[in-house]
Formats: sequence, C-alpha cells, structure tokens
Amino acid sequence: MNADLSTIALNFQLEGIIDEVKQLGEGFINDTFIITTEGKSPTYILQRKNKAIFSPIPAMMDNIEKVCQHIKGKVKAAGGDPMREAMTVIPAKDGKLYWLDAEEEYWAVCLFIEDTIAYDAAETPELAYAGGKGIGKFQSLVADLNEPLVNILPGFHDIRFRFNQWDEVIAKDPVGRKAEIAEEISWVESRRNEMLDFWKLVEDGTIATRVTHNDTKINNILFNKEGNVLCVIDLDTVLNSTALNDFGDAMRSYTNTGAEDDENLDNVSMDIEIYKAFTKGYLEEAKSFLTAKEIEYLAFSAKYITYEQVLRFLMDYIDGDNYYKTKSPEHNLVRTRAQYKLLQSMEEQFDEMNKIVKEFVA
Ligand code: GN1
Ligand code: MG
Repeated sequence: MNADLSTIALNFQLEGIIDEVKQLGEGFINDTFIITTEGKSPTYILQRKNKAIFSPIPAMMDNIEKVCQHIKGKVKAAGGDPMREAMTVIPAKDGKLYWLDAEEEYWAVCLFIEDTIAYDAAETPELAYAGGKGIGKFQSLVADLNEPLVNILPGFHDIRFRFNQWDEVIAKDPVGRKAEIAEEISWVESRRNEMLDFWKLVEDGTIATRVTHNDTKINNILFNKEGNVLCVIDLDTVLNSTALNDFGDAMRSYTNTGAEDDENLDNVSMDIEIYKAFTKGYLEEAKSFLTAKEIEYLAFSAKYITYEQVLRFLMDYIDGDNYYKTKSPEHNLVRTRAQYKLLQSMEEQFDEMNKIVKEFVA
C-alpha cells in the first residue's frame, strides 16, 4: 500500500479501515485513486485536483456539492436511490469538501458507486441512446438549479477566449514549433469566423446559458448492469454554460470511430448511427426545455466542440505541452490531427446531422 496516499485518505470521513489505495485510470487532468476498505465498508475515489486548471478548488468543490445535493433531492422525490443515482462528496474530517496537504495540493473524496459499468467507447447505438438520455436527464435535473455556480474555468468553451489564448501562444511560439505546423494552423484559422459567428449568439443571449456538465465523454457516465444510465460523474467542470456544449462534446467523443489520439487517420470518422441514437435519447429528455435556437444549433455544436478541441490540442503543442498530459513529444499533434479528421467527417455529414435533429423534434 502507498503509505502517503493512505495517510492522505485518513484525513477524510471514511467508514471502515483502509485496505488499499491504488491508481485508477489515466486522467489528463487530475490524479485519481481508488480506496478499498476492509469488510463491507464502502469503496471511495480519491483525487488530487489540478489546481493549475480548476481555480479556486474550494469553489469547484462547492459547485459540485450544490449540483450533487440538488440531484439527490430530485432523485429522492422521484423515489430513486440518491446514493446510486447521484455522486456523494465525502468531506474531510474538518468538514471541508477538500483537504489541503503540506505541499498545498488539494485532495477530494467521493463515494465509489458499486456494481456499475463505465464504457470507454459508445460501441453500439443502444449505448449511445442510453448516454443521450443520461446527458439530457442530467441537464433536466439541474435545469431548475437557480443559484449561480462559480466560474472556476473562465472561458472554458468560449471560443473568443480560446482565440485570445491562441493568438498569444502563436505570437510567442515559446518552443519554436510553429514553423513545422503551418498546415495545422490553417485548419484553425480558416474556421475562425464561422465559430465566432456562432459564439456571438451566446454572447448576446440568443442562446441560453444553463447548468451544464461540460465533459460529457461516455466514460463520465455510470451505467447499471441493465445498460441504463445510473449517474453522471466527474462534475469538476459543472458550469453555467450552454446545453449545446454538452451535446457537442458528447458527439465529439461518442461518434468517433477511432481514438481521440489515433495515429491512423483512416480509423477516424463520425459514425452517423451513433450520432442518431444519442440525439434521439438526448432529445427525448431535453426537447421539453430546449429553445428553438438551441435545437437549431445542436448539430453545429458537435462541429464547434470538435473544432475547439483541435484548437486546444494544437495550442498546447505550440505552447510546449503545458496543459494536457502527454505520452510523447508529438502526442498533442497526433491528437490535433485525429480530432481534425473527425471534424472533417462531421462537416461532410452536416446536412444529415441537421436532418436527424429535425426528425426527433418533429
Ligand atoms: C480533459 O481529463 P478529462 O479527460 O476529464 C479536458 C476536456 C477535454 C478532454 C480531452 C478541464 O478532460 O475539456 O475535452 O480532456 N478537461 C479540462 O480528452 O480541460
Ligand atoms: Mg473530466
């Protein structure tokens, strides 16, 4: 057992005796561990939260707790199980929602929900449909959460903000990588106006801002053994943002026939059947609260978020890989190319994507 990690875990209000603390997965942002306990005591998730990205962490934890409590209330009222259908933040022994170690690193714990399945890819339309219902349901559960959340990620899906960062990084070219990637830079530049035109509708309020998840990859959803959505997890990025961001980010990850960092671009394309199934599930839950403008831009949001990801990966590459964890010097460039291939595939299928949305709101 990693002695340091269990010492950290001991600062939280855990039940039972810690058996083991082990690394879990390979998040790009946080470090995640699983705490197993002896006997029938619960299992927990321990995370070192990335304070360089989420700032300030205490406000992030307050956002998460607000959303969790709100969902728990709704689940209870509907006769569901609030311990399984919502995340549970486990406070530290001093009552705070986080624990700060001697190196000023922030740690947080939540309950591990047993007997669930998480998928790394939406392999079937059935799964994509369930995921769509999950995200739509999540948004509807928090649609009446009226207290504003603290914006701990200023400009997260705001393309104007991203262009400001982009322009700065391009001007600096801190590690001299710009010259070799003129083509990739042109992919971003050639769509700048298209993306800004859309973003203006958000800035002037034509497209509403809501409580949203902002990281709707399929592995942020826990399914039960029957294949139904139980709970949406990884609430670090809950923000007041547009519902379209959640839809778009889900489509960026669900519909990709390849990997986010696929080196073989022939593997990468948008699977329209997966898009269709997710859209059906999502709109079944969400069409009652979405406005006509949101629905009009739903298909576009898939392109928007995929484009944003192209920009963010490429920007991080130019910047010398300061944001995303990378496994090789070219990793962010590989990710950029793979996401761009996906974007092109969406552009090719855009008419069909719009038709599908129309079909499910008719
Ligand atoms: C990051 O760490 P993870 O996988 O939850 C990122 C997302 C990106 C994603 C790309 C706060 O999410 O925005 O889309 O990587 N989260 C943050 O895979 O930047
Ligand atoms: Mg995340």
